Amino acid sequence: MKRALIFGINGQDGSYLAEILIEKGYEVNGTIRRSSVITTERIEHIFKKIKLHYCDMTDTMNIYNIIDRVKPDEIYNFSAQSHVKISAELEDYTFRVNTLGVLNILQSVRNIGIKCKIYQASTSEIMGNTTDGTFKMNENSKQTPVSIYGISKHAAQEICNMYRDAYGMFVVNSILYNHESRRRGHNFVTQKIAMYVARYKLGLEETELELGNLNARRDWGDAREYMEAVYLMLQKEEPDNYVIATGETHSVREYVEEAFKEIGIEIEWSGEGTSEIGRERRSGRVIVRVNEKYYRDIEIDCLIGDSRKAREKLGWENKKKFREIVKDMVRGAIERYE
Ligand code: NAP
Ligand code: G4F
Repeated sequence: MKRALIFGINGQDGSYLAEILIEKGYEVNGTIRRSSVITTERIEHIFKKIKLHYCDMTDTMNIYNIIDRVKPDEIYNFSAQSHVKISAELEDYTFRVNTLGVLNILQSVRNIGIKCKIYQASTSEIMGNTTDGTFKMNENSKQTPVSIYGISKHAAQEICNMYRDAYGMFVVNSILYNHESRRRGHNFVTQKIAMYVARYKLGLEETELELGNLNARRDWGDAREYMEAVYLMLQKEEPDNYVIATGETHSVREYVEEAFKEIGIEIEWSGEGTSEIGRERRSGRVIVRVNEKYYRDIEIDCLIGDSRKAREKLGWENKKKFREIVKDMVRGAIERYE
């Protein structure tokens, strides 16, 4: 029986990967943080099938001890301060968790001396503002991150590459483009919109939906499908880096329109920039408003990825389309509120 250790098992991705590994017969270990509230909602249904370990990515000995205790065959690292805008407020902390935390894992595996495959969740945020949407980014594209989060992840990726080259360790990075699901964190734009739309439908919402940059475009895929790709990467004979993306890009404005469409509402836009509003066409009621407090210091205007290498080498493909993802998130939010 193969033994896996998932750092960040209770996050969106960690919880989906845990399900996949359980189905494949792994012994699944995972890390959670101590918290004053319950943070295990996403893994409650598999609680009896996994072993949990308390962990903080900033605690070097803690990471060493967990790896030494579990002696995993495969490590998957999803632990991160994963919010781009918040990284501008938590600069030092974001680096400690997202960069030094990864170094802690690599050093521990090397020093303990176990043979273990390691996966690191890198991100399209490392690409920065390099495409206007007319071409897609791949593993060889120029990487110029523009946020503390992106820079912290870029540094982590470089450290992983260096450990692979210098010490012959099996270390894989995947450049994951945005991926969403019913389990997405509440302060990412897709879930924020889906939850608002659900409350609106159920008559629980009287305020307006305040958003930042409606023009930003993202390559949004399905989280569970992306975790299937992650699993496949670690099953290869040789370690490599892979872009995981859908190859389509859509704006936040389009996401809003699709989400409201799911509850039978058509949005009519007017105004520009911070004065832009979205009205319910039928009633004329304002339901969406731009608030610059949600703007980024530096925005990435467009992300779109080319995952040809993953398709060819892993046999992976994404199936779920943008509209299905939006629909499922809105339905999921409605079910939760009901
Ligand atoms: P998520 O839901 O925010 O999960 C992050 C996980 O990291 C949670 O389990 C969280 O625990 C844990 N964590 C945070 N700070 C920690 C710390 N100091 N010590 C230990 N654990 C800590 O993120 P996700 O969407 O699943 O993403 C998974 C990974 O992929 C992240 O590394 C993210 O940066 C990367 N990524 C995500 C996307 C995407 O679109 N989702 C795209 C590219 C890359 P708590 O629950 O206690 O906070
Ligand atoms: O949903 P977001 O916060 O995701 P973002 O910044 O793209 O980061 C996510 O994807 C990365 C991969 O590219 C991951 F590495 C990272 O961990 C995370 O999962 O914002 C998406 C877009 C941005 O352009 C943002 O400016 O939506 C725009 N936006 C507009 N209004 C908003 C809002 N974002 C948030 N969070 N909240 C808003 O009200």
